[in-house]
Amino acid sequence: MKVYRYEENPLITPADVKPHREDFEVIGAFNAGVAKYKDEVLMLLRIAERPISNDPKIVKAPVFNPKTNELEIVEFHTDDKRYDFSDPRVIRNVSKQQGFEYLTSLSYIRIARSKDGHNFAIDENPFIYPTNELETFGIEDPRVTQIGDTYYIYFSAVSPLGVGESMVSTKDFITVEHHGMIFAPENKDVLIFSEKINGKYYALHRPSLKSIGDPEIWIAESNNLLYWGNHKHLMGLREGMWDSGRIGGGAVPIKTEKGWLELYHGATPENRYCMGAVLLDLEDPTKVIARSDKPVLEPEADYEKEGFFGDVVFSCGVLVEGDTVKMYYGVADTSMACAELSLQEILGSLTYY
Ligand code: MAN
Repeated sequence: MKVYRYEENPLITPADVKPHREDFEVIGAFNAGVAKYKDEVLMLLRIAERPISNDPKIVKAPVFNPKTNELEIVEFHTDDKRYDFSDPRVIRNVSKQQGFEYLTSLSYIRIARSKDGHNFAIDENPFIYPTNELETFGIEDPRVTQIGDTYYIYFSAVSPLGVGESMVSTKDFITVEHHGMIFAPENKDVLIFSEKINGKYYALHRPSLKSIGDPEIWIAESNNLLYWGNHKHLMGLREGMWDSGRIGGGAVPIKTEKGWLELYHGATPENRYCMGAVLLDLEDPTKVIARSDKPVLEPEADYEKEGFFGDVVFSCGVLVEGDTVKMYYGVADTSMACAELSLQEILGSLTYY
């Protein structure tokens, strides 16, 4: 697979972003959803910020209080045996078998704008910030589906109640309308198709199962983008392969003459995240036609291998121009990069069933 990584990579790093509060630091500007608006490329960045701690033994967890609209900070001491701090992203309660108690940073969405897709200017203020009790730990990993002149933006809403997927819409990237939670916890990695297929909207989604089953990709349908049903299991993990640990949708599905091409992420049990592709039937996207045996993009560059959480390439959005797929992707849960791939080469690389 020929992959052309931009010379400017990483395009945006945390150092380029001014924190939204003086006592906070930006630790991530990554996993951006992508949209074309007027003559600009917009990246809807996931900005992760944390309270500055001058003592390495103190870990601070930021929590949004929807009653006061303020952030509150919960402090932990790293010697506290009730908690496990080994994953830098989360604070775990050792008495619980799975899941986390707090996140070490709070994410929200900020826009970066560009005329050429290479050089971006970052907005001064947050675009979408937590507003309610389902978002008290932040909002993450946005994706954008344009239908007509409306842009639907959906993202993980994280709180002690779980991680679900919420949606807003905008026509101008200034004002947003809130549509509430469209997939209840625990669910992530929703991708809404850009047009109706045989009279229905479709969405991929990724339940994270706790009793039985694995983190795999499902598909659902809807008449109105808000109420989703007729859920079907679409595709699973593959033992011994690059997508053996967890999978989830990545970019908004691309309509090609061969089918809907979904660029999805897959990770190994050791958390090495790659991007690969799956081809779905044009008339019935619940049917898988072909899939990547090898990733189309994997962590190779230093900025992909090293960072807050290394060995991660994670795309939430691409732009397609002719045969060129411009894949914008988060690297190492830290920064944003872009790589160009050939659409025909991706289609040709798949194993057809
Ligand atoms: C995982 C990671 C984190 C994220 C949480 C909550 O631990 O993807 O980056 O903050 O889930 O969604």
